Amino acid sequence: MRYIDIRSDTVTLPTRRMRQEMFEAEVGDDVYGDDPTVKKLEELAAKKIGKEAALFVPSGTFGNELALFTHTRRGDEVIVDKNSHIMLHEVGASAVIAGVQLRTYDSNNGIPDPVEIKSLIRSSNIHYPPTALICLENPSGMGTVTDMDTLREIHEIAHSYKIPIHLDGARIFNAACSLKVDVKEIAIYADSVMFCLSKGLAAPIGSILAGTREFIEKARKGRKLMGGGMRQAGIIAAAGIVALEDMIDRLCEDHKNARLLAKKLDGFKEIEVMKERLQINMVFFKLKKEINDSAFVSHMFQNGVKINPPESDEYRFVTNKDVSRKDLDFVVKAVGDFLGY
Ligand code: TLP
Repeated sequence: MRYIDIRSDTVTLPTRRMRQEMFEAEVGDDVYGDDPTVKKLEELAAKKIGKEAALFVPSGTFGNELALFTHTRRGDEVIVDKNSHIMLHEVGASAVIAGVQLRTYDSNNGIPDPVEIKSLIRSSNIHYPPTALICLENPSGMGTVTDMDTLREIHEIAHSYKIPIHLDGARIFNAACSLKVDVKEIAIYADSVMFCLSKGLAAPIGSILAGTREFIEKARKGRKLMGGGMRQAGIIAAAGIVALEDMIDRLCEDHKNARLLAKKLDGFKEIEVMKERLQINMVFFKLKKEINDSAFVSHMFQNGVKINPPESDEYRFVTNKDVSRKDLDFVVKAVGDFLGY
């Protein structure tokens, strides 16, 4: 049975061209620097994002935690959004790997307030840990995109304090589509950027960490320490190259589909769609009436639709390249059936 999978865009399957390129990839031992396909991916990724150098890493979590590990020293403090992936969904790795303390800000639905970030930067009081890094997430995991003015303002503040910025840009190409800018224009406001090849871009594995040549050389050693020195990794890098060549331009289609899905779901009086958070390929909604969440998830599954249970009472449906417009009608019908229409 074919399932319509809207749990995430991480579920996207590799394209035929990805599989072909993986099959034919020229490979070598990348720890020796011998894999031409990994090198090609890293060069292409650096060029696309507008940074001096890039490093291929196994996952987004790995790339974020490696960034923290590379930018900071044990005992430093890192400023992050209280709802960010680094804070909520990385198993507390920042305490284990970088050994840092996180200090959180309260964003407006994922949009940070520069004034609040500034207020969290530590002075040189003997009691305080030094602020070593500011982390941003764009798009945010709440489905919003931070505008260019806010990014610029935070960048100015950070640099006046000589504090670097790491951007969790897992879906940075979605942000670029939403803001109608080249991705480099967003990346310019961060010292390091992590982005994922394996979300909407559909590569089977892998993310990129990008920054200055010096930062990436340091990160390469950190990647080895973390067990991420991969050998004939060209096999997977080949799919990453296709992700960057073929899959970026179509992301806007996922955004349109998300808005369409949101409109249809909002037609049910029992559903409240978070319309102010409809800027990428995610639809968040709440049920206004009491329902049995696990009954809803299993009803959808039995009707051929995979969804995640709610987080903080909110459901998240994610459009992606393997979900067509017709599939969306099917999803809406399954929801309607559950609600008794
Ligand atoms: N997000 C996943 C889950 O882990 C929640 C998803 O389904 O959205 N940064 C952001 C903003 C992310 O959304 C994710 C993954 C990551 C980092 C981590 O990427 P991976 O899963 O490759 O470690």
